[in-house]
Amino acid sequence: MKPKIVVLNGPNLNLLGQRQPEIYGRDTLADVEAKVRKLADEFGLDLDFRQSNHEGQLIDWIHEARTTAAALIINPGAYTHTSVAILDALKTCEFPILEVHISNVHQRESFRHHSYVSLVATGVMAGFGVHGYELALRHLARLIGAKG
Ligand code: CA2
Repeated sequence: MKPKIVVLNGPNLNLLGQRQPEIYGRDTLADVEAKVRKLADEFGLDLDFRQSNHEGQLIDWIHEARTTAAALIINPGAYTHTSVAILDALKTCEFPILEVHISNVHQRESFRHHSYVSLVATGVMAGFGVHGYELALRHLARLIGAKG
């Protein structure tokens, strides 16, 4: 069986490519999924790519990933800065977790400078645009020993 990488996207990321292109670029979330899926195929990895606007749904998916995933990529959207519940769910995971932000959150409003998720993330990508997802996958593939 191929190792599975779970990619979770938080609130409003379903609007990617439709609003604020100066911050988030012009790719839609479907475009991002297609790029990440192509790369996952090259590494022989299975990919489960999801988005929800609901905190509880993201938490349920993190719980599911505990038993199915080899690693997790998460862009929690604004929950990054507010959700102790997502942090607690991630703390129960034993695999590598990469936190991805499309924008450079450190260049933006001060409330975006703090991340609860970073407390448990193996690594953080911010400001690489949607390419950050592919960079995160490349790093995870190396970490879990997938053949590229
Ligand atoms: O830079 C990121 O990836 C963020 O996680 C995106 C979140 C934001 O709250 C974080 O501080 C940083 C917001 C996602 C909103 O996505 C949209 C995309 C296009 C149009 C409107 C919203």
